[in-house]
Amino acid sequence: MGYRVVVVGATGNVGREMLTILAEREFPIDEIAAVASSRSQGLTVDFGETGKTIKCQSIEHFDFTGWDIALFAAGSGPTAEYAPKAAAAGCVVIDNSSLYRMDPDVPLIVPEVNPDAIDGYTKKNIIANPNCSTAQMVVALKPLHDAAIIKRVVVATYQSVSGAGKAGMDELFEQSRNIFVGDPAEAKKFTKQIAFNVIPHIDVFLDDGSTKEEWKMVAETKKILDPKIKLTATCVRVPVFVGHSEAINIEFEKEISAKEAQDILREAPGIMLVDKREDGGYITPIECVGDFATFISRVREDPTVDSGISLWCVSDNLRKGAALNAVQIAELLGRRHLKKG
Ligand code: 11C
Repeated sequence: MGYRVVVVGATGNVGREMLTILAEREFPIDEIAAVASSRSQGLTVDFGETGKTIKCQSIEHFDFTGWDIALFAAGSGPTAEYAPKAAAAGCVVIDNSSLYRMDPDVPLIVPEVNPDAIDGYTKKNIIANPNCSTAQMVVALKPLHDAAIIKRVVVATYQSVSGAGKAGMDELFEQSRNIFVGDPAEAKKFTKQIAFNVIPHIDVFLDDGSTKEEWKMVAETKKILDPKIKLTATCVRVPVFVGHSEAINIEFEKEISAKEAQDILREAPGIMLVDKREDGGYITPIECVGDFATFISRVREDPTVDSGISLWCVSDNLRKGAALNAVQIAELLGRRHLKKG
């Protein structure tokens, strides 16, 4: 016996990936519904590689009564309108938007890091999925924090254009093509040309000069992992289609060597350590696409502090950063709370 599952925002980058991952991981499903805006009503989406296609239904007319789990990848606007309706109808919402992440009555979950926090979901029947750049980073930080207590993190991100949705991917493709044929590279989604460039700006600016993407990394890490951790981030958009990379510098309370950090990371859940200290002996974003793992490379000691480690962290932002983490939350929910059969 399986679950009745709804994917909301099923035609977007993350919604499609959610359907793929539900199928790939053979999530126990009795019935699946694909829901999107009324514009997409009637379009069909693939249910992974099962050969099955699903016709999209309009969110405006969808009745969540009797459905067990709704994976929302719809953005904050539609989520604000429809997630409370789904939750009130008894369907547990797992939301990929930023809307509920900092709500004290909504658990913000990365299953490898804070699985026990899921028990609080009953307050609103909603569980939040973190921002992609936070998710992969906390998977890397958690086992090191357990071993040596993290004091401070300095992170610079190299975030792919798929984080900005299909429009971001189209813009990188079109600008690259236009530049090759001598046409103007017009910026629409991004604030400057992204092809053959990098842009130190993701999401809106805040009063202190940081961006909301940078703030999310700080606030979400504190909620998921430990409020005592100090963190500063610089988030940068790079001309990569899929896969976010992060250069992470960590300062610890206790001593930890690079060898110890490597050994811990090698055994940690969700992590694949690829750290050969030779030409090509590290992972780049192209190699992480379509994978479940968060890849760690370039682990080394930072001699400028008493106990510090620097490392390189790469993951598929549409997977661990979004759809995979949401499906893992659904699996955790099933194991702990919505037992079937
Ligand atoms: C990006 N991290 O790469 C963003 C996308 O809060 O869920 C996800 C935004 C969010 O642009």
